[in-house]
Amino acid sequence: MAVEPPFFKKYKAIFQSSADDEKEKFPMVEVFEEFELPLIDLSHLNLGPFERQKFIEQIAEAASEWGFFQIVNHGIPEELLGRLKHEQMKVFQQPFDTKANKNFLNLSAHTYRWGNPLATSLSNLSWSEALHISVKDISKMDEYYNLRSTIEECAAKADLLAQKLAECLAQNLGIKPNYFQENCSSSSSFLRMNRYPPCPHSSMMPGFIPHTDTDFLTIVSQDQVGGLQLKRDGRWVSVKPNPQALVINIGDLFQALSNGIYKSITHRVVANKEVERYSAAYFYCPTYETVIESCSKPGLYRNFSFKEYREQIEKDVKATGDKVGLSRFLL
Ligand SMILES: O=C(O)CCC(=O)C(=O)O
Repeated sequence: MAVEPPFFKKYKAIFQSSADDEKEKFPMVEVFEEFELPLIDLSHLNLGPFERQKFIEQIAEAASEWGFFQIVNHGIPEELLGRLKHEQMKVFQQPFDTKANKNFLNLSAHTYRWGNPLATSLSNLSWSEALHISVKDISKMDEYYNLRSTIEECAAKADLLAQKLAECLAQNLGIKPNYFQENCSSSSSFLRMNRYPPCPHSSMMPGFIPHTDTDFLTIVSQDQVGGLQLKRDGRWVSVKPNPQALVINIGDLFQALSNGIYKSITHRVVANKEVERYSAAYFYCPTYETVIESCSKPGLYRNFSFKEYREQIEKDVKATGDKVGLSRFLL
């Protein structure tokens, strides 16, 4: 039974209708500048007040200059991340029909995703599959003990790390220290496991379309294959994988909360022609009722609840294929 999602079948019409010049002008594999993101050592947080302050300044600068950084000594054991990848490989190796079954893993129907159902042209095709799991639903995966317990462990560790980083970033803005404890519960976040199969057309289409994240911040564990790119000064920049580090990026909600100081940067993944790639992302989100209000005045954005933000995105994606995002809430 076929394991791969039926990308060819789904995208055939778009391929056939795309003019040759469009195929050529979409240079996914041109040589991109490869950057080492700012690399920050989390262990400095516990060395004393001076080192703690320096750490906060470093991540705040990276969050405002790049919207992305990497951290080492992050407290999520390598063994656990290895186990997550192992479980991830196993689950994606199941037949496509099993994965696409609406009760797969006892989770809700939209947990398993592949490609871009709203794709209209080469530039918004996506050559990947994912399990996008709400943390509150993990306990429903009762029959899948190893997968469930590994995800549970990772989500718990990632949640602590996300809270720690968010509190440091908030401290730099004068936001009260318990803001995240009050507005995020351990079940309001999401864990997403991505698989990027080898893509024979990797020069023409992304593995994951350009997007920003709908959260406060995201923690990404990626393997050594590479392919993550971010938009910097109008150009795509490749993130050099670092096996010891986790990638952190600022999401839309922190951009709004920080009144534009921290940047939610557009990023994408370039598919690889030869080898598959895996990544796992933890999206640190508040409860639906949380109202996001700029931390300084005058605010760039009007106040909005997380629920309202998600509903607006859903509407915009349905209507236009694009999430639009924060620009909708500009004052
Ligand atoms: O695969 C990656 O490195 C990034 C994935 C990503 O951007 C996402 O899951 O939103």
